[in-house]
Amino acid sequence: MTSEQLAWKIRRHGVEMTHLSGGSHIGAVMSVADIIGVLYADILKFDVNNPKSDNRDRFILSKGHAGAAIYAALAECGFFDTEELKTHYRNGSRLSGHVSHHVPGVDFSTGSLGHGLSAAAGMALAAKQDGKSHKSYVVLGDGECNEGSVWEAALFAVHFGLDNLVCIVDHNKMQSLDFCDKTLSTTPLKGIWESFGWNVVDINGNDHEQLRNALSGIKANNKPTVIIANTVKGKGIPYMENDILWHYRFPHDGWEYDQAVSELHKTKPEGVTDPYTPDGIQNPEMPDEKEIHLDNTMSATYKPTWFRKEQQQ
Ligand SMILES: Cc1ncc(C[n+]2csc(CCOP(=O)(O)OP(=O)(O)O)c2C)c(N)n1
Ligand SMILES: [Mg+2]
Repeated sequence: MTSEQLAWKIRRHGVEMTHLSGGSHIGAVMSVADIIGVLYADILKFDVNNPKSDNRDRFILSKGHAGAAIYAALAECGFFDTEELKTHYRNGSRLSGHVSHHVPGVDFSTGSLGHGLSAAAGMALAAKQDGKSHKSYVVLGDGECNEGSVWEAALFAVHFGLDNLVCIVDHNKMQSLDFCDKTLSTTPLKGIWESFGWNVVDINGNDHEQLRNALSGIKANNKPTVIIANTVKGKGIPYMENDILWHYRFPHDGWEYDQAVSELHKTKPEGVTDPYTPDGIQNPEMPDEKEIHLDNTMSATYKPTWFRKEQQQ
């Protein structure tokens, strides 16, 4: 499967999984789908028949609230059946809302933000000490970079010269309730990582070619590398893009689900079959005119007060 096909599948599963479960974080899943698509299609070394193989690359999705994205990728790669994705977020399912290491192919449980870089750095140090050649990859959210523990791990990785550690920051400029710069600014993110002594690569994180080039060109210069992947939260479903509503809201029955699926069908790559709605949705519902807000994102309900005020000015 190509990275484009895998990323599309991640998005389509993500819509279905959050829709079926009433689970959150669809915007975060859409944002990171291209990063995970390229990693699993083109970069990571793994063996689906031996998920714990010693020479596999390690991978941690530290922004564990986007668990649907990694579960979808693992299922599509063959770690478990894609049917199981429908149990996401349900009582008794091992596909918990946030990432669980009980799932084959998962190296570390996440969900409490701020821990993935420390764990990935530890794995990278262990590999070096054991003379192993595999790498350790971790994806952080940009809001997650507000956690102090991220910067302790950043110092640690430089101190130990962990050039087998690759951190990718999903830099969508938003966190759960607002823009990052309005919450606790880490701008300029690139400059901060540089000042900590990391190799820094700044790219469009929704562009597969740029992701592939950055991820396959990691320098072995005794320093860890961070890829600042500039992304769009909600990417791929225009009415969700850059709209904070879709951090927590899931696509409900009616126009929200119909339009999400219809929008994805406009960009479906050759050779991909939609496992849920193979022909798309016939006569998709449209939102009521009065639900279309000033910003044209069609968000039916919640908008933070500051946002409404700015729009009215
Ligand atoms: C330690 C901790 N604090 C708060 C939360 C609640 N929370 C879940 S997602 C989120 C925002 C994360 O934003 P970001 O890292 O930018 O990820 P994005 O969804 O934008 O990809 C927060 C604060 C959490 N999961 N863990
Ligand atoms: Mg973010």
